[in-house]
Amino acid sequence: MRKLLARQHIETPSWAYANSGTRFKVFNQQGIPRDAYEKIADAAQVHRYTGVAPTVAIHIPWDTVDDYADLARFARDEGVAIGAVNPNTFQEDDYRLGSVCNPDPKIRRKAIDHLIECVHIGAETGSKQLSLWFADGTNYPGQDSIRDRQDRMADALAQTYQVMTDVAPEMTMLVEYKFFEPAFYTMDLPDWGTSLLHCLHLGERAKVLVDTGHHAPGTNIEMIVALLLREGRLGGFHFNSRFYADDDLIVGAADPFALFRIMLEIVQAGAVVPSAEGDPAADNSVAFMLDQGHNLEPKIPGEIRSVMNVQEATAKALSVDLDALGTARQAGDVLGANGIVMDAYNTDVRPLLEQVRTDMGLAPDPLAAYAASGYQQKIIEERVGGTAAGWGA
Ligand code: LRH
Ligand code: MN
Ligand code: MN
Repeated sequence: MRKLLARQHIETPSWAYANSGTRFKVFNQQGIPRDAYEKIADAAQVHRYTGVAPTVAIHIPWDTVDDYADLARFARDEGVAIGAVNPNTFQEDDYRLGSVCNPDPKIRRKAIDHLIECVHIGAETGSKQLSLWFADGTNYPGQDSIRDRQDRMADALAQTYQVMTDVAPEMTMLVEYKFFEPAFYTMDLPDWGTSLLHCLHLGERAKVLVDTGHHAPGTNIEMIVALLLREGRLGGFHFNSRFYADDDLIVGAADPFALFRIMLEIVQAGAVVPSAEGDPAADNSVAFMLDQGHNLEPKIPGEIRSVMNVQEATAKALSVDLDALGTARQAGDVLGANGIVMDAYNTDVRPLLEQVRTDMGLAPDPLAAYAASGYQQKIIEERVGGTAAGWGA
């Protein structure tokens, strides 16, 4: 179990290090990165103290640079690598009626070209994932044809998938869904079924991305996870917590039990780490990514806490006695089976994770080690006068 925990890989998002807020106010913190390089430097801190966050997702154009190969080199020097490349087709006036599903073919072309540009960025940076999320949808019945919009989505994904196959064959396309927001009547990719249908048409390297904040309240997310794993189509997660909508709070903060139940499905599928590491097409290769904003709390400690929360849920899930569980299930012992799962959930795995870190040559308490490092004071002093780049800025 300790070996698996040491090898688990949890990606942090560049935008978690940038200023963020709500639609009412973006709060500015001190020491915030001014460009993609500084965001990667901050992500490298999270990896330095947790040992399990070796990649950082980028969002384009938030993380636009002149030379992506140089950005990848910088990341390597910092001890991390570029993770998923996320195109952004939701922050321009042109996209008011949608991007790839827009009724205007010129705007669709522009959006698809941006997706293709991001495939090239992926190839230049050595990224393994193109991570797609679309804000496309409609607000009013009759506004546009639901079916035509699906056709446009299918066409955009197919064009992009073709380029990915040609120029970045080691990349996987992740197709994220969200049930509402920013559109309120229809979203063009509202749920895992719609994403999966598109992926099945595209090919093996198109998989579904489950953002834990993108479901109606009460949705059984582990059921979705189990079904996608069974099909070999769970591409990855965007982990975060929600109380009401797409709150993007620290993963495991609102409902650590739900996170544990999700990780139990991962453990039962043997997908904590890819079985064929290095083979992106391996069916159980699941990308564990965070997708969060830290509006009130400091960013780097917020990400460290998030990584630790995923580790704790994973360690608890790995503590389930699967043999005993199988026997209880077979015997129809409902209370016994539930008891085995609850015993694992109620185990304090923090000492075990401290041991894992010590074995990895790390400090047992990453938050304390980061606080003692002086990095936070250093960035507060050095990064003055810059405009914060990124999410909500
Ligand atoms: C949309 C979303 C998507 C974006 C990110 C910033 O709500 O989850 O993944 O890329 O937030
Ligand atoms: Mn997301
Ligand atoms: Mn979201």
